[in-house]
Amino acid sequence: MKDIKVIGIPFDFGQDHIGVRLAPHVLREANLIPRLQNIVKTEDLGDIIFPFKLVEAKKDKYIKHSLGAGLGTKAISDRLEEEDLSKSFLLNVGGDHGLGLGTIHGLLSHHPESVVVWADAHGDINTPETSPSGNFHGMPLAFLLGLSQHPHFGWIRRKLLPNKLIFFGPRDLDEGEKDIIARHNIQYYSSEDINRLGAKEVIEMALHKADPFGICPIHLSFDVDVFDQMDIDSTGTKVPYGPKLEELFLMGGVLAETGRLKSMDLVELNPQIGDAASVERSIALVLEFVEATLGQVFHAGKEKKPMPAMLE
Ligand code: 5AB
Ligand code: MN
Ligand code: MN
Ligand code: MN
Repeated sequence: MKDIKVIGIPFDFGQDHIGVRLAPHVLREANLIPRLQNIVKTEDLGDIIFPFKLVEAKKDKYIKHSLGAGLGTKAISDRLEEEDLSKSFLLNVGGDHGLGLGTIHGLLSHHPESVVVWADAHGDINTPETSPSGNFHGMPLAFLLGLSQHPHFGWIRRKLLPNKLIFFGPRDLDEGEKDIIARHNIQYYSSEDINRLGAKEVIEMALHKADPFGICPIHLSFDVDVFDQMDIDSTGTKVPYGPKLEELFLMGGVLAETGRLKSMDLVELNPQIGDAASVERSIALVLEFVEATLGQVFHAGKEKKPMPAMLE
């Protein structure tokens, strides 16, 4: 890989807060692009444009904003499909996690055999029937795995295989999600597992199971609520007892050092949640994570970057 391409995806049809659509803007304001540019040549592809969502009162087969979510994820997938990614790392800056259906569906056209690491406090694998909320950001994986059908998602034509999916850090799963994960034998490492076995050991073992020959490209779908709620405030669905900061940074580093990490979603940061100081802290942490991980993608083995100050 020669460079980084950044695309802003202010997709917010997956839940009811509108602040997530501001995240690409505030991250750019906080110097996302120049910081990546310090690592390697970085091109900002701008934002995918979505219409504003209308607040709907009624649920449509248990998916709120299903028309926006269906059309929006298709637009994302189409956009990524046409992008030349042969020499680039792709950073998708969201937006809520519903966008993961679009990014991963689009990326599967480039790398059909991809392994997906879903770093999240949640499972995001509810079907419209099992979802307790009707929020699409809790469902993208059910659509990606082909477990859900819905008229607004009739465009889906690729599937992620359950054995290519790895959950890292979940600790708040709904009953229906637990069933689906067990039934499809999906790899699942809670923060407790990570703490007990070690982040490096867990991710190496998981990658080995998903891809024994170590040849498949890796996509990291990083929901910032995977951080413990003490570490991040500016996100809509915070959960306690998350992995430690160093465990999450280590996970990013181990993925980077495989040389196969090709793309990443960064989702669920909401700069409208929390006071000014905690918004600033949340943004700083997210930027540190992206910078540390991409630094290792491009400089693995060449120079060791010191640990970010906040981890010392
Ligand atoms: B996120 C919940 N499982 O389905 C649901 O933040 C939460 O993208 C989903 O991980 C959280 O509504 C979605 C209760
Ligand atoms: Mn999520
Ligand atoms: Mn989450
Ligand atoms: Mn969330």
